[in-house]
Amino acid sequence: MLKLYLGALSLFSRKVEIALGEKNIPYEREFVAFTQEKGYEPRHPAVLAANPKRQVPVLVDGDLALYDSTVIFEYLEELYPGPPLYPASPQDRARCRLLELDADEILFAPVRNLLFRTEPPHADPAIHAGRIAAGLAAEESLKERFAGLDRRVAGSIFFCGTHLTVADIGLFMTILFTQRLKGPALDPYPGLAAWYRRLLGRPAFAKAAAEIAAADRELSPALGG
Ligand SMILES: N[C@@H](CCC(=O)N[C@@H](CS)C(=O)NCC(=O)O)C(=O)O
Repeated sequence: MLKLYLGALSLFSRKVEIALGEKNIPYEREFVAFTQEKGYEPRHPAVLAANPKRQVPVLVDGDLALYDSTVIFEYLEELYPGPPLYPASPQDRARCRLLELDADEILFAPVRNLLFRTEPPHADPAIHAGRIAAGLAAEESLKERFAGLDRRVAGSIFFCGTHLTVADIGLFMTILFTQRLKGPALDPYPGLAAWYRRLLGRPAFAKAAAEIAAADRELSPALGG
């Protein structure tokens, strides 16, 4: 049986869980330690053994230990091709991979500047004020990105072609983080908001969202419940 080491509030771990759920793949899971004060310390031994980057998610299949949500997606797709989470043509697959990369690295960049909102205020008021200012600037760049994504998904059910893909999963998770971190609302972007609501209606996405909300209630009091 596959085994996933994950963090309760780990965006990249939850990407993998959504793919496992969408493909209906049986797996066991083990949550690694996480607190807002200490992050992922102490690191789980299985994570240290498998991943030189010391990060979750880690997926173990027998003597194969994988890290990085994108590498794990590709393995799951080859192991369980149906339902596919990539489009059919090489060109569409490449576009889809770029969009997943965008979600993980480009759209996620301003989200990093909202993460302080889950933490107690920094003891140095100047540093805290700097973080607030960076958060507000991040919100402005997210609004521009939301407008662009709204235009791109308008009139379509999914971001890449006719079925759910890894691009939808990556974008969903990064946008979910903007919402839990009290970033810009989606309402002004009706195509993007409708896409987000549709995905929330799928069991694997709903489960990830509900478990993240429950973990925030326990671990992130600064978000105010
Ligand atoms: N590109 C990696 C990113 C993994 C990642 O950033 N994991 C975070 C949790 S969401 C982590 O373990 N952070 C601890 C650290 O970077 O030290 C992926 O897609 O899996």
